[in-house]
Amino acid sequence: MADIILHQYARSPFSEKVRIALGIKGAAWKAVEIPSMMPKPDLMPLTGGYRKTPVMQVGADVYCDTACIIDALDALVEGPSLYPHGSRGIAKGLSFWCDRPLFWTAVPLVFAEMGDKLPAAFVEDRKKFSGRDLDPAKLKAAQPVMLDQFRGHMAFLESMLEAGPYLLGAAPSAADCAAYNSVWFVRNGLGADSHAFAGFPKIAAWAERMAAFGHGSRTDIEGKDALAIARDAQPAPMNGLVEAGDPQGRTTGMAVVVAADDSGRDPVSGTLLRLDAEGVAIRREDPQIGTIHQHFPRTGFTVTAA
Ligand SMILES: N[C@@H](CCC(=O)N[C@@H](CS)C(=O)NCC(=O)O)C(=O)O
Repeated sequence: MADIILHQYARSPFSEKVRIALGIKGAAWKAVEIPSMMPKPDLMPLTGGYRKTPVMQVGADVYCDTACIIDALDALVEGPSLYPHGSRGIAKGLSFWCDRPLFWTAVPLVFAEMGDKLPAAFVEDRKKFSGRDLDPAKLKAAQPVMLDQFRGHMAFLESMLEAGPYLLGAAPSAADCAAYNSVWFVRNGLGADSHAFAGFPKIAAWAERMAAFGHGSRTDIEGKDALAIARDAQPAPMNGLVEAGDPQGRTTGMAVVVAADDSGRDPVSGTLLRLDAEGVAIRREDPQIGTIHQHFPRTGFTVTAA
C-alpha cells in the first residue's frame, strides 16, 4: 500500500480526530500542513473543489470527510480496530452526533472566546463556509447559552464513561476519536479548567487517556510532493460497486456531482464508481495529476446526476 498522507493543519479539531486515530493504530504517516482557509492551491487538484480539512490521500485515492477517512484507516492499516467488538454501528452513529450537533456547540464557544483576535479574513471565510453569522459581538452575547448546550452534551459523555475507560467500554473506538475532537477544541480554546467541563471528572481523565495515544509516527512533506505521489500512482481498482435498483437511477459510469449537505458544500464532479449505504466514490481526471478516485461517506453527502 502507498503511504498514508493526511492533509491537515495543527489547530484543526477534525484533523486531531484523525491524528489520534493514527495514534491508536500506531501508524506511520505523512503530514501536509494545509492553509486553514481558502485558497488551498495544492489541495484542489486532489479534491476537485472539496475544501474541508482534513483530507487523506493514499497514492491516487483521496478520502474526504473524517467518517470516510476513519473507515479507510480501519480497513487499510493494521493495529487495533477502530470499531472493536462489533461496535461499528454504534461507533459510527455516535460519531455522526459528535461531528454535527456536538461540534456545532463547540465552535461558537471557542470563536466567542477568541472574539476580536480572530482575523477578519478568517471570519469571512468561515461565514461563507458555514452559512452562519459569526459576528464576534453576537457570539460573545450567545456564549452563556452555548455553554449550557455544550455542558448538556458533555453530560452524555460523562455518563457513557461510567461503564468503562472509553465511551463504548474497555477499548478505544472511532466514537472516542470523534468526541475527543470537540473536547480537545474546547480545552484548547477555553482551558481544561473551564466551566465547560466543571463536574465532569471522568471526561477529564478520559481526555488525558486520549491525548496519551499520541499521533503515531509522523513525517512532514510538502503539498507539491503529495501531488507528485498522486500523479505517479494508480488508484486502487474498484468495479461494480453501485447498488442495483437505485430509485434515482444512478448507475456505474454516470456523471455525478457530490457535495456535503452541511458546511463547505462545494460540489465535486466525477464519474460514479461506488454508491452503497456506507460510501460513495467517483473517478476524476485532473490535468495536473491524472486519474483520481475520490471517496466520501454516504451520510451527509448528496449525489446527484450531473
Ligand atoms: N464532516 C467533516 C467536517 C470537517 C470540518 O468541518 N473541518 C473544518 C476544520 S476542523 C474545516 O474544514 N474548516 C474549513 C477549512 O479548513 O477550510 C469531517 O468529518 O471531515
